[in-house]
Amino acid sequence: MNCDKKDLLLYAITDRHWLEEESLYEVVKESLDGGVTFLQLREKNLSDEIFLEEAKVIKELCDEYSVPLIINDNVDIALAMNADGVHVGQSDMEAGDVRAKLGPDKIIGVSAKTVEQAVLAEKRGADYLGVGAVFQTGTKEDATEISHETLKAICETVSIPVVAIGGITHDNIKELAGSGISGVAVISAIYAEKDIARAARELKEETLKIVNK
Ligand code: TZP
Ligand code: MG
Repeated sequence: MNCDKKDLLLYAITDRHWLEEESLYEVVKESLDGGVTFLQLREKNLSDEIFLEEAKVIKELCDEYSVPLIINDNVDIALAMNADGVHVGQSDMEAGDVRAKLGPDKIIGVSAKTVEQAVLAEKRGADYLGVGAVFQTGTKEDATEISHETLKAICETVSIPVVAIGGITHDNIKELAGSGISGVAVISAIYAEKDIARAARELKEETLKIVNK
């Protein structure tokens, strides 16, 4: 186990789609000021060269806050800048192969939608699971929703911590109470907000009320 479940409480995922005047660095800093506990750098359209440069700078920032930085999908970038880990989806590299490349000490997160996927990911060496979409989301085009019963069944079945993802807001998060999650992973509930630090702070308060401590 390479991550403390307390670190997963408020898991922010970057999305440059929401950037206006500010840089990605600036909005990430605001979210860290607001109390984000875990960060995933998710870039879908950057060249590896620019992604690597960005990841190095964001890593320094996260280190200042002692917040783990995970790279979405790109094991080579994660290795090149010594990220804390990698997050992979079901159609990305398999967790066991990621573990072989990253070694025993890095954090590996895997997306899962079913109990079967969750069990397999744990067996292959995942440290945590991202489970969703638990609500409707406009952020990820191909995200399909899963029931809260499935979320609960996954939490009951695996021993690794689970974060819920997809369409989570300050208002609907209470519907996840009792599911057994250790945290929530969000994009728009933080980065689409005008006051990012405040959005993070308020969401964290709500999250603390509903997680499995
Ligand atoms: N994976 C499943 S849903 C989703 C991802 C990356 C999008 C989450 O974004 P939001 O804005 O918090 O719904
Ligand atoms: Mg992916």
